[in-house]
Amino acid sequence: MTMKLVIAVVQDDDAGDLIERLVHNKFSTTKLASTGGFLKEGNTTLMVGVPKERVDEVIGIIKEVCQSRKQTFTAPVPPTGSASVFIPYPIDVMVGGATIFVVDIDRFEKV
Ligand code: 2BA
Repeated sequence: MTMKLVIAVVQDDDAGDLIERLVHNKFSTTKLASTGGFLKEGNTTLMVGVPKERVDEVIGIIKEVCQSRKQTFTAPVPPTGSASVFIPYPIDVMVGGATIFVVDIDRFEKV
């Protein structure tokens, strides 16, 4: 049986519902706590090993559950003069639904 690994980076707020849906639909899932490189905030990475024929089903569930959200992070304004201080200012970015990678599995074994 050809297996694929679906790796999905999702927002923490969606992770619980998503895992519930995946498990309910008989997908084995591993949850990893991860951190986004840009926002440097926590997110969740799920690893789901599935037969190739079920990849679209997994992606469909992820699409149904994971929402795009506006997230505000605070970036410091660099000082322009020697007496300046760093002034934090808020920036909005759209995060998610989900970032999904589908990769080939050379060998899948449970021992
Ligand atoms: P973060 O790296 O914290 O990125 C959060 C959001 O910030 C991104 O949402 C995007 O809207 C914005 N962003 C990221 N890098 C940017 C940049 N260089 N300039 C301007 N805005 C930027 P998403 O694209 O939905 O990504 C959500 C999370 O998914 C990311 O969190 C990261 O953990 C992961 N991710 C996204 N693309 C990835 C990739 N190509 N490889 C690995 N992980 C990825």
